[in-house]
Amino acid sequence: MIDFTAHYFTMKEADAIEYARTMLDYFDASSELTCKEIGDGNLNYVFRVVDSKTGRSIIIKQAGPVARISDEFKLSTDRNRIEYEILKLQNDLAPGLVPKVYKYDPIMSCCVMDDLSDHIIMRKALMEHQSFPQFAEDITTFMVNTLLLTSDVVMEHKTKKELVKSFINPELCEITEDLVYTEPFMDHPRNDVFPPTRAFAEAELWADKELLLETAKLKFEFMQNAQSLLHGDLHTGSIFVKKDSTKVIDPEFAFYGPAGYDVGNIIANLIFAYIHTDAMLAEEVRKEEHKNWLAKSIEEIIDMFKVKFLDAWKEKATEVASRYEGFDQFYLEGIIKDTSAVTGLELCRRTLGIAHVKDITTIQPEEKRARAEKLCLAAGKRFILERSNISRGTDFVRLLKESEARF
Ligand code: SR1
Ligand code: MG
Repeated sequence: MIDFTAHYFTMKEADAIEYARTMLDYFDASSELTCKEIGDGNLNYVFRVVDSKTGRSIIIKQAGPVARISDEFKLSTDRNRIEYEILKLQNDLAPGLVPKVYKYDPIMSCCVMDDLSDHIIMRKALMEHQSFPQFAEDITTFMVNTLLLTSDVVMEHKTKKELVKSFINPELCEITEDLVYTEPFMDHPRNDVFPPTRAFAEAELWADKELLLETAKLKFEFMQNAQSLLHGDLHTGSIFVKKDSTKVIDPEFAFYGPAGYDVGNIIANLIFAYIHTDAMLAEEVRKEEHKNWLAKSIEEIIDMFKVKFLDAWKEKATEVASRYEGFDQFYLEGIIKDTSAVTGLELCRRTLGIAHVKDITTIQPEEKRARAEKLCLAAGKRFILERSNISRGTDFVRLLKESEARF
């Protein structure tokens, strides 16, 4: 029998079954357990344990000591505690929009949560050209509740600072500082540049001093602005969906940073889906329908976010200065500018950096992928440089469509 209370080791499927039997009070003694490791992210191991007699199932998620994508990234397994604690907090702030968590084990660095196998990872679903009419509503509720309600606008300031302390996340922040804000904007050895895209990246990004200066400003904004408790990695691979349900998962990059980081990640990843559909869906009518739905979702997410944010501010703000006329609008404008900038950063870094997205890498043939990547970079650059002029949902869609028309 394995002793899970002595010291950490990385589990295999058989260990996860034994863990479920001996460490969880979830399955009956008569259960017939099977397990599959289903993690397809860059960092962790995700074990799905199922009782084949009853169909009951659970997820055990374990943090490994190095990233799966590359063992260059040595990471504290404390990220599993962060994930467990923030999922509990997010479930209080945005009930029903995250999986329920049941246990955190600091020795094995694993946590136990609901199995969402009746949902599908949103990136995959979008690449199959599915649409989710409920998504804009759900994700804007999630973002407004988690971002505004954890800020100094609403929280008592000393309590907020306790949260800043508890969610200090230096190693995962360093990944973002390097992979999002730095490496894609230079010819860095860790980048993974598709050869037909290289000349475009060199001329349009790496040689553009104005752009580099803006990325420096944004990097310092990311490092220094403890505005809201972010999810920190809110892309479509961190979201489970079905037609009437949205569940945000994987918040291990959580920390106090600029609120627009989360919103921008959502927008950029819907743009990847839009570009994927444009390149890969052969049937014209379906292609236009899906692209229109994605464009409408981008527009609605920005506009709904703004309306819900101001409504929640009216209802929940406690900070006395936040009630001065015009401050809510000023504050929100800052978040939308950051949203535009992060949309641009994410478009560039997923194209040139080490961590790609399948929406783009699966585009074939090569010429189509090269076109898609140039579109990502050209739009990305404009979202960064023109962020001061981008405010409404239609501004985001207009910039996307103008960039599309260029290639
Ligand atoms: C080393 S981790 C690479 C990327 O995967 C995560 O999901 C984050 O997006 C990170 O940047
Ligand atoms: Mg993740």
